Amino acid sequence: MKLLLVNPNFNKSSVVVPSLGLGFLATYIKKYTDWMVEVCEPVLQGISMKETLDKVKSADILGLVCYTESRFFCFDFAKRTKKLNPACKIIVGGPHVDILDIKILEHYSFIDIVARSEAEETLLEIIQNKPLEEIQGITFRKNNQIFRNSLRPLIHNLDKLEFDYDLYQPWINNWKDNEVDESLKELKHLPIITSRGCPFSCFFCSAPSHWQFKLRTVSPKRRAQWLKDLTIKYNIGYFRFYDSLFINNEKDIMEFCDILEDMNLKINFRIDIRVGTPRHILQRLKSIGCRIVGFGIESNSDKILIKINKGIDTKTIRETIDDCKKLGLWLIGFFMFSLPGEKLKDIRKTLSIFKYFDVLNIQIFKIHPNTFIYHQLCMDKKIDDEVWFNNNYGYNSEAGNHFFFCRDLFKEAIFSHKEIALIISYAYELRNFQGSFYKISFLKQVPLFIRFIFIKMVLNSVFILKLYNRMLDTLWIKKTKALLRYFKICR
Ligand code: B12
Ligand code: SF4
Repeated sequence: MKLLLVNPNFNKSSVVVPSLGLGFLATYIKKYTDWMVEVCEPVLQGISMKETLDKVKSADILGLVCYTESRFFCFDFAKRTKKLNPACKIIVGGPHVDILDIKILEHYSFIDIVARSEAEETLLEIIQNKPLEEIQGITFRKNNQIFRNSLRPLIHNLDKLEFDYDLYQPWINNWKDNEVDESLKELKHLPIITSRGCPFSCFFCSAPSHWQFKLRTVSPKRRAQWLKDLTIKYNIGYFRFYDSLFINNEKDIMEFCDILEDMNLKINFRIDIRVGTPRHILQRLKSIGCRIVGFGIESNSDKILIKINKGIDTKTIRETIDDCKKLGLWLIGFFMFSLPGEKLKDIRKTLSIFKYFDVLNIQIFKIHPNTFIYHQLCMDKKIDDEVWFNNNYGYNSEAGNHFFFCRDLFKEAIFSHKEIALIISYAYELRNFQGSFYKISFLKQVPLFIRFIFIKMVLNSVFILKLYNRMLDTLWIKKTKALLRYFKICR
C-alpha cells in the first residue's frame, strides 16, 4: 500500500522551502505501518504537474498540504488525481483548511477528508482503517453528508516525534537559504523546526489558532542531539530553524547551549527571535553558532504595533537591534505595509530603521483565514468564507488569489494596491542606497586612502550622518508625495 504526500506548489518563482509538516507525517507513518511512503516537492525536485500526477496512479492515499497561497493548485491537483485514480483516497491538511473544512468538502466533491490542526495520529488512524466517525480532528463526507468530528488534543511530548530526512533525499540538497552572508553560502544547508505554536496573538497570524493556542518545544537535550545527528549524517554546516519562537524560556535555551557546547559541534544557524530578547541570551546563542537572527517587526510605528496586537514597542525594537548589531549578528527584518490605519507617516517611521538590516522582507499586508483580522472582517460582513473559493475576488494568481488589504478591496484601506506596491519598490531602492552607505562594503572599490579619510570623516562627524539621513528622508517624502500625486491621492 502506498501513501503519497505532496506539496502541490508548481510555481517555480515562489520561495520554496520543503513542507516540514509532510516530513513529520511521512516519518510517523513509516514508523508505525508497513506502508510505502513518498514525499513529493515538485519545485525542489524539478518535476512538472504532469510528472507529479504520474505518481498518483499507484497511490492508495494522497495527502496534500494546503496553504492559502497555493490553494488552487492544491484543489486542481486533487481533482486531476480523482480523475486518474478514482480509488485513491484524497486527504487535505495544513494551515488553510482549519476553519474552511466544511466549505472545502461542499465545494470539492473529489476531496474525501480534511484533517485539521496536528495530524500525525489522525493520519495513522485513517491508514489503519479506523471508522471515520471515531477519528478525532477530521471532517469527512459519508452518504453525501458532511461530518465534523471533534478536534484532536495535541501530542503532549514533541520529543516523541521524529523527522527522517532520508525521505527528502537527494532533492533536499536543492534547497538553500538565500538570506545568508557569503561565508555561509558554500555550506550544506538544512531547514528544521523544533517547536509548534506561538503564545502571542498578532492579529494577522493563524499559527496560534492552528496549534490550538499552545506552544510546545522539544527538550533542550533532544534539540542538541538532533543537530548533532544531522550534522554527522548529512554533513550539515548551516541550519535554518523555522520555529516561530525558538527562544521559549531562558532556562531551556541556556541548557541547550550548554549541551551543544559540550558536544563541541561546529555549526552555524539562524533563528527567528522576538523583539525584547535579552542580550545575554543572544550572546550565548552567538557563542554556539547563531549567526543570523530574523525579526517579525512589521511596523516601526507604536500606533500600528498596538493595532495589530504585536506586543512590542518601538523603543524595544531599537534596543534589540542595537544588541544584535553589537554582537555582530546578521539581521533580517520582516515588515508589512498597508496595515489597517497605516498612513504615510507610519510607513516613514518604518523606513527609518531599514538601514540596520542586512536583509529586508517587505510584504503588502494580506488577509488569511483563521486570523483575528479575518474574523473581525467577517463579523463586519466585509468578507466571508466564500471568498476563498472565488478566483475573481482579490489579486489573481494561478495558485490562489491574494487578499491584500488595499483600497481596491477594502474601502477603509488607505492605499491602493498599485500605490503600495510602488512605495515598497521605492523603499527597497532607498534601503539599498542607505544600506550600502552603512555597510561600508561598497567602499571596497574606492582607493584605500580615500576610504580611510571617508570612514574617519563619517565616524567623527555625527553631524554629517544626521544631515545625510535628513537628506534621504526629505528625498523620500518628496518622491513618495509625487508618486501619490500621480495617483491623484496626495494626502
Ligand atoms: C516555515 C514556515 C514558512 C516557510 C516554509 C513553508 C513551508 N513550505 O512549510 C516559508 C518561509 C517559505 C514560509 C512562507 C510563507 N508563509 Co509560512 N510559515 C512557516 C511556519 C513558521 C512553520 C511551518 C511548519 O513547518 N510548521 C511545522 C509543521 C509540523 O506543521 P504544518 O506544516 O502545519 O503541518 C502539520 C499540520 O498542519 C498537518 N498537515 C499539514 N499538511 C498536511 C497534509 C495532510 C495530508 C495532512 C493529513 C495533514 C497535514 O499535519 C502536520 C503535522 O502535524 C508557519 C507557522 C507555524 N508555526 O506553523 C508559517 C505559516 C505556515 N506561513 C504562513 C504564511 C502566510 C506564509 C507566507 C504567505 C508569508 C508571506 N506573506 O509571504 C509565505 C507563503 C507560503 C506559501 N508559498 O504557501 C501562514 C499560513 C497561513 C495559511 N493559511 O496558509 C503560517 C501558518 C503563519 C502565519 N503567519 O499565519 N512559511
Ligand atoms: S506573527 Fe509570529 S509572534 Fe505573532 S502570533 Fe504569529 S507566530 Fe506568533
